[in-house]
Amino acid sequence: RGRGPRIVRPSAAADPVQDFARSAAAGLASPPRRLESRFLYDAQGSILFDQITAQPEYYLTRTEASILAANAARIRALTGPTNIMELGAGSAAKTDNLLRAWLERSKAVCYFPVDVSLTALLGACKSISARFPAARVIAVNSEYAEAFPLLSQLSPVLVTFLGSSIGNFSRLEMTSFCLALAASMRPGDFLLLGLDLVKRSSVLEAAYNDRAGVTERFTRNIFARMNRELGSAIDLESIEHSARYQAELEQIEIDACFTKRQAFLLQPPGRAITIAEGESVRTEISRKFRLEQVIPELNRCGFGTEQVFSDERRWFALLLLRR
Ligand code: AVI
Repeated sequence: RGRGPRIVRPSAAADPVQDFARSAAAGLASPPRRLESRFLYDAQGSILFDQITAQPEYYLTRTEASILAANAARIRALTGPTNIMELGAGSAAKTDNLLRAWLERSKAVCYFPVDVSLTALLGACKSISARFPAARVIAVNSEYAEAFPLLSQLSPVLVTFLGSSIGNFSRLEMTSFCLALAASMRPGDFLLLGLDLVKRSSVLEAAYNDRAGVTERFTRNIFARMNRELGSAIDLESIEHSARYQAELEQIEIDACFTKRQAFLLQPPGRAITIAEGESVRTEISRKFRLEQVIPELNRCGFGTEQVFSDERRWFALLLLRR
């Protein structure tokens, strides 16, 4: 009815370009070189990630969606009517099943997608409002943690963190994330957490080395973003994508390997960086989980296990946790 999307940006939110510049300068200064994976998701990266989720080898999104489709009504029965906050909503493609289940039992629902990409959020607002006119969408354009202070006003709330995005954190980062989230939620609020489970390495490696080469483009895009936003002029053709499963650590490790020496300047802060031929930059890890290990960790962070949902192959799990 002519009402535009409602977008809020928490006042504490950092300036994205400054934030990227500072982090890239620190991460690239010396080996082992790394970039924080959260910077993969600019407008272009969010589009590429959406394309990854449609690749035949990338079973995660499809498997999670099937678990959600089969259990959304059950989840709604367990949580009761709540607001929904989705961390890392992207284009909110995975949210349909939940919103449908909520709206089958209530006249309206308030949905708060959180994402760093404004373009992805605008898309999410548009598609959700078109398909679910009874959903009130208030988009939050920020990093996850910057949205946490809103949570106390949203209780009763279901926070969703899907797609095994928590696997992109190191173990330490995951613990601090869970502790901070738990501290921001009220007792009795819920967390719906998607986790990719340990499985055969061939299946895992295929998922991060799709034949169409979309994941390679996704890895290269973080350097394309540096060229766009920080003026780095890196030769993107010199970057090869490598994704290997490290079985001892039970994680996929993604590196950008440089086939030619690169010397460039990051603006601001004007830091000169040289990457030698043959050197690589770690852009992501994607941890894989064992329920018997991760559930006690989550419990120690203040989340009780309400119910565990999985698929027939036990490839993926959706955990409904109660604060
Ligand atoms: C967003 N996240 C859960 C993805 C993953 O599977 O770790 C990111 C990704 N990187 C390459 N492919 C997918």
